Amino acid sequence: MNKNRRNFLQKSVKLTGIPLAGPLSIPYISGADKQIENYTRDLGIKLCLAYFWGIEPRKTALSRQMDVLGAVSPVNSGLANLPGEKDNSRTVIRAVKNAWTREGLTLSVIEGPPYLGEKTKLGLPGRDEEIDNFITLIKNLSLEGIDTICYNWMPIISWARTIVDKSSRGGALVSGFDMRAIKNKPPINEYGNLTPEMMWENLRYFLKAVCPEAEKHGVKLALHPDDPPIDNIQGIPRIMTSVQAFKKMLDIYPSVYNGITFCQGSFASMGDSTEQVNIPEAIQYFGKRNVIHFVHFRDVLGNKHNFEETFHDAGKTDMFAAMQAYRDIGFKGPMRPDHVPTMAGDSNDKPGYSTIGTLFAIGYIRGLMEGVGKGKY
Ligand code: CS2
Ligand code: MN
Repeated sequence: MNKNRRNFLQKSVKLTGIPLAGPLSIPYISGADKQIENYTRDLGIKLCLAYFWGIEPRKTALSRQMDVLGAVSPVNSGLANLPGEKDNSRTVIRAVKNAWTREGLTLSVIEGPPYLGEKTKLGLPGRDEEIDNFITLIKNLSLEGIDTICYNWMPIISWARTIVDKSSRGGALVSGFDMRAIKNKPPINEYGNLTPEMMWENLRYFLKAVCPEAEKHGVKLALHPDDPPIDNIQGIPRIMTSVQAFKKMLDIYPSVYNGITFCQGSFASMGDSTEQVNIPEAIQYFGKRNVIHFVHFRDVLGNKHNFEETFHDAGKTDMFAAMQAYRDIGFKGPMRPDHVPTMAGDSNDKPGYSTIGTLFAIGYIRGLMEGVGKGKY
């Protein structure tokens, strides 16, 4: 059992600037072009892993061995090993992209983009400069052939958990969130009295500024739901907390380039004791609008006020039906397992990102894809 049990809000994973490694160390042969009968491998979906801590040689080697060749990564001068360069410069972006290429991977999604901070999300002075830098990021990503940005609209407190070592199946460790654990936490009021209406106005201002550029440069913006999808944490409003909220967001600027990261675990935890989000139906709805640009394929038990993460085969969602829905909408974009349990032998120093847990998840996802793709039904 992880000793440093923590009962406080777990801030989002800090992105570190570990420089990327050198040339490809392990040769690999991709099976991606392998045709089984007339089934398209992985339903044509780009299976990816997230690399928030720079290149991890064992993880990239395992990726090549699993034939999971998509990389989801932040982009910044630290990762590029170009201190002093601007994170949105073409030089930095190209260096990060090439470093993944040397590992035999393809940089597929920028998750956690630079220049989208509190000033933009809270409408503070200086937001126009952040937005200008974000637009430069869009232009330079496009020039380097990277076409998807996963971002969120959670200011100050990003994805949050109240426990990161809850015992799950067989003693595996998972994260969880229980509203009761934070009910006495003091409000954060250094930003004044923030309201949902202000958050919506700031999102509107941002989308009106950046969507035309995203369209012009062919870069898909994929907004991730709030996690947990509750309306307020310590006085900080959260607005991307329901299917209805995403419909409202899409209508601010109707465009294929104004889209969604369909994080299944976040959508599945949007329910409460009276109503649940029907995941296959939500996939069908947003898929038919052609706005699902990135999928986080994971699951939970419980709901937004009290949930825990689960193994991919042990949550509340019919994952086979969800995968059928991705097939039915013709989704061919990037997909990653998102959070996984920490399994025996792994440390819990990166909650949700255990190596062994990731192997289990990929095996399950690939099997699900093959079953959906070849199933006789
Ligand atoms: C995660 C992300 O909360 C979630 O569903 O997909 O928040 C992701 O784990 C973090 O952005 C990593 O820093
Ligand atoms: Mn997610």
